[in-house]
Amino acid sequence: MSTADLDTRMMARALQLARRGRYWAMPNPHVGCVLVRDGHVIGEGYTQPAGGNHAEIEALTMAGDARGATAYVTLEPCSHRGKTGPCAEALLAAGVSRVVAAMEDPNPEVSGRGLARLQAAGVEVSCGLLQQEAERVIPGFIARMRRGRGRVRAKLAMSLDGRTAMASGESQWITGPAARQDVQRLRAMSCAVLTGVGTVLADDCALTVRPDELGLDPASTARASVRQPLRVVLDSELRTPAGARVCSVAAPTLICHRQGLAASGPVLPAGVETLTLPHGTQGLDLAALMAALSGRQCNEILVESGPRLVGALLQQGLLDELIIYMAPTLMGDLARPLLQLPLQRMADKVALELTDARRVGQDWRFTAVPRH
Ligand code: AOF
Ligand code: ZN
Repeated sequence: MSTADLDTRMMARALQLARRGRYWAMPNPHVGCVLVRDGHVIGEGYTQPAGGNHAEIEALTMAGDARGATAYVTLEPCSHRGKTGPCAEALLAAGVSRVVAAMEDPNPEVSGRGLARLQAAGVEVSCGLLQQEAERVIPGFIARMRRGRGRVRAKLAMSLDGRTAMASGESQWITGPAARQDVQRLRAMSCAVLTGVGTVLADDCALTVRPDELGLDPASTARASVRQPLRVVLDSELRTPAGARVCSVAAPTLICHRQGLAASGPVLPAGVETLTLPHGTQGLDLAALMAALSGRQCNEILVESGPRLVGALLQQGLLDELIIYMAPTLMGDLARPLLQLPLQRMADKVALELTDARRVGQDWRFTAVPRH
């Protein structure tokens, strides 16, 4: 096998490993690392739950002796001391002679310094192999680092005639078990799940991740490490009942309300946090909310709400992706539409790019990106 072929194969393996960290590494990006010597894999690793080892340290630990090896990493090894020590130094200390990275770390604390440090110490360094694939593994982290706002995706479920709830608000369930399990995976990959108080009052949704439904290997310890996303409720007037399932201790909760509320709201359970947001004619300031979530290191934000919030995010250019599950059913014209988007002229229609369409059980899942 040529060096180029071996490099591509090993980076593909590192990307596979990286994805294993997707339910727990946040706010850290999930990274994979493979150590190879004389054409043989001598170590493999991936990012451990936040605060734990980075991918490189895991791979070095497995290898024991990594002198003269090539390290394949899906993200540039870090050069800074964060919760853990710098991986570039660890690779140097272990005597690794070549480092192949898929992409530079967009974290301004690193951004090229890890690779520069290795190169300065005489390690052969290259960057950019399978870069597009690597960027697709951690889009939320990249978005937060580059533009100061994580990736925002909305999940919607509709009938074939584009309806999301009956006139009464009844909406459980439109899609089947396979689609709902798919949503569990989306939630588990997210740092925050965002909804409105209307959805809380109508559905009393828990918005938690049920690790048993993620399809993980029952023998693996990964299930115990699955992180619960921060549940964020947009609730201008603080109408969330203290006994709502979204306030349960199963996961952290942040309730966002407007300024100047009389102190007569419900007494929320200990552990439920509140946040004051500016309030305008259109309700709570969504851009300010996104800034606050970025401050809390949210890479991936999943919106699971009614048609109004999704419409508002779309109109304000704050939505990066729509994930729409379509069930083979008709709900009729009295039922509620997918989105609240008061458009009049064809010229106003929102252009989307359909990036994926696939069957999930009895339903279909469409992924679409707004064209800005
Ligand atoms: C790596 N390997 O596996 C990951 C990296 O606070 P810390 O120490 O966990 O550092 C977090 C930062 O490290 C994170 O923002 C990103 O720049 C980098 N992540 N780096 O060398 C890894 N996950
Ligand atoms: Zn590191």
